[in-house]
Amino acid sequence: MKPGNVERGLFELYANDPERADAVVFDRHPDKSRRGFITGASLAAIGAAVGSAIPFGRNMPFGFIPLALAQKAGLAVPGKDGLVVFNDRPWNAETPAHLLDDDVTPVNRHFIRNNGGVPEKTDPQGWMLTIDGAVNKPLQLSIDDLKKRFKPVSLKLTIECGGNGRAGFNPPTSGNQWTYGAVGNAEWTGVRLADVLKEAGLKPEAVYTGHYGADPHLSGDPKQVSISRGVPIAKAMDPDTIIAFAMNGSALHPLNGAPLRLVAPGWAGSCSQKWLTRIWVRDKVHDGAKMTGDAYRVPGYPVAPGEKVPKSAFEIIQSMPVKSLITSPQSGVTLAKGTTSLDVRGHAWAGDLAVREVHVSVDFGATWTKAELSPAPNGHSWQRWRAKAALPEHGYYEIWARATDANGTAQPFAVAWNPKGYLNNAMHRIAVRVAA
Ligand SMILES: Nc1nc2c(c(=O)[nH]1)N[C@H]1C(S)=C(S)[C@@H](COP(=O)(O)O)O[C@H]1N2
Ligand SMILES: [Mo]
Repeated sequence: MKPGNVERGLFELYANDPERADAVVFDRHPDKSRRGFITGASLAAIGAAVGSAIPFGRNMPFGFIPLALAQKAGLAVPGKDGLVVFNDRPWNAETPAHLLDDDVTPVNRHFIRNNGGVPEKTDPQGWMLTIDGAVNKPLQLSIDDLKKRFKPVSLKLTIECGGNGRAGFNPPTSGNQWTYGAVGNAEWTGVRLADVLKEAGLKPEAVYTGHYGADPHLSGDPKQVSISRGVPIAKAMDPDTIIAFAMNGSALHPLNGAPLRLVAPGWAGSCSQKWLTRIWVRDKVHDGAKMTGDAYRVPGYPVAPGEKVPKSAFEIIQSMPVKSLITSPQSGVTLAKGTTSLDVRGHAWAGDLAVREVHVSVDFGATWTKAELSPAPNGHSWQRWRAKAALPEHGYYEIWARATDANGTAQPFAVAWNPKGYLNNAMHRIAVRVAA
């Protein structure tokens, strides 16, 4: 086989049968985990695929795609294009900034963040959503019921993972090392969660939601829950919080929660439950999987890098902070000799708030130019910004973008460290060179 074929072949094996692929590559058997080391034949195969030997191959977690292999195979995720894959068990993949240039993120460019497996069945037929708990009238709704009984809405909504930007923390924090691309702004069609909750009738003690999805826990234990987060009733009643059955006018992508998901835009993405089967209305703050401890929480006060923080000091992440991306040009471009002006553009968003302004600098923050900022098409959508950058002579430049939210809070140059690596909204920087 030619190296390219080896790469695809191994990749497909990982995608279709990760356990066997793992056994092949690392000479390891599922029931004899950690036994193996790379043998001659598999060493050649994996070496051809990733371009070198893997000295610590025997330590790779069972069932993981070797990162280099996953990243080289651009087709890594079915139905996704150009995403950078972190792993496939669970699937986690982000979008390079320059591929997020569209106002409405195409389905094949929307990032994926999974905490568990993917449900076997993701078609709408027979899918049921339960609304229960602190309500007067518990509901059981099919997707047809949702479509018939409630007013449909289509909204462009920003979903950003709470851990987006984690790769920027030092000392490093554990978890997916997202750089910039765990964010997307698709057009979601569904019904307002508020309308459904009004139909069920909230009891006076209702204070929080608890969300459940059909994705199996990675352990395979049906009693364990991959993730079950919730939001305060006020966020649940926000007219932009929707139960979505379509993404950019088509059925949801299986990895983005088909056939039904919540979109609680502007908050940590974990609040937007995929493969949604149940909303349990709670009479206290929800305490489901990854709601408690330090999951999706940050210290309530600034801490030093690396500092140990007592569990009691962690507070639940709610609205995400103001942030922006430079989506064009792509970082690393070399511009033609004599270029003195460059069109720069991107998006900015600010959780529950609108963005007030965006500024751009080409001189490491010494001077700033105000960008032209478009209004959001609806609440909780990112906003387009454009600027012209003056590049007086040849050489190396960094372009920095800095958004300011409606309250006047701007993106920081560097963000305060926190133990789980959340909420890094430091300014986005790209590099460009003007040829001599
Ligand atoms: N059922 C379920 N819903 C989920 C998750 C999950 O693992 N299971 N991950 C959450 C997290 S952490 C994020 S950031 C978003 C990501 O949505 P996306 O994969 O459609 O981009 O989904 C959220 N909803
Ligand atoms: Mo997330």
